[in-house]
Amino acid sequence: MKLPFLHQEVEVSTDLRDSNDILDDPDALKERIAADGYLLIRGLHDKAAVLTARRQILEKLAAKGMLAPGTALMDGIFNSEYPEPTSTGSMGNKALTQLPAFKAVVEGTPVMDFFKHFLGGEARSFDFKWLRTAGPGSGSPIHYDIVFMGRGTQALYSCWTPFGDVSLDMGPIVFCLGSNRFDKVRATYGQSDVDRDMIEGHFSDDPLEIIDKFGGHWATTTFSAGDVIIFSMFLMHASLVNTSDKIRITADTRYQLASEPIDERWVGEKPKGHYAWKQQDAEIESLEASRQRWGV
Ligand SMILES: O=C(O)CCC(=O)C(=O)O
Ligand SMILES: [Fe+2]
Repeated sequence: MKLPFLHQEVEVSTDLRDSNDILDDPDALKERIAADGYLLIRGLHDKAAVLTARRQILEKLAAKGMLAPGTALMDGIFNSEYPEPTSTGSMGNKALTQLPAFKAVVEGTPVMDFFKHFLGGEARSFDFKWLRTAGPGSGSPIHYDIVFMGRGTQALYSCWTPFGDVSLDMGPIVFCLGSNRFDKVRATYGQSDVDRDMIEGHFSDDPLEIIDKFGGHWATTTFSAGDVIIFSMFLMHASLVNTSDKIRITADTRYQLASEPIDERWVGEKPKGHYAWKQQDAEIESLEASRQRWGV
């Protein structure tokens, strides 16, 4: 169906398949993620644990005045009078990512055990956690994650966790299926590093340009509290526009084998993060110039 995606309506299928039937078979999971680029797991987390974290996050947002007065806390209705733009969410905001109930989900037994079993060894997550409180009108640009976090192992996985149900009008994550096999894009854009190369970070402003030029198709699904979607560093994704009146609360967190090298920007008590990219006075190469340089 046609869904709002960046600045246009785009044909997006809503049939991402889940991998619940192969959960206890690491080889099948590896084959699946190599082929599809993602693993959708319904109900990985205990719904009550996710909703406890949701409540604690919403209490913080309410205290900041982000919730519409007179509405139920757990509905997470955005206060349209709130002065700050919500498009960037509150990524990495310590007050939120240190909440015990939040950590209990993103570093909890279900997800850590999943990765241990999937990777075949002790797993760890980046200490930095991206938590997004995406208000009406927001949506994320089209990118591979590798350009933001590729200084350690490439056997690194992102996990997108909704803290509450996410319907299609709340701007769920959207994947370009097939983009894990865009060889020339992987060999160019996919080898870059935003802090070294000072590129925009995203790959395109136009979801249709990508499928016209490289193939693939866009796909999403609806999510319930407890679901997660895990994906590779080389699967192109974005999020749809949140056209609802609600705040979409989701986290994206990263997992790898504890024994493998890790991207130092995202580790420690106070991860240094993007120390150059988009910092004050940073000169960013235009998307057009980067695309020309890459020949894609
Ligand atoms: O949630 C979003 O808007 C974007 C998510 C994303 O880019 C990610 O999970 O890596
Ligand atoms: Fe991403």
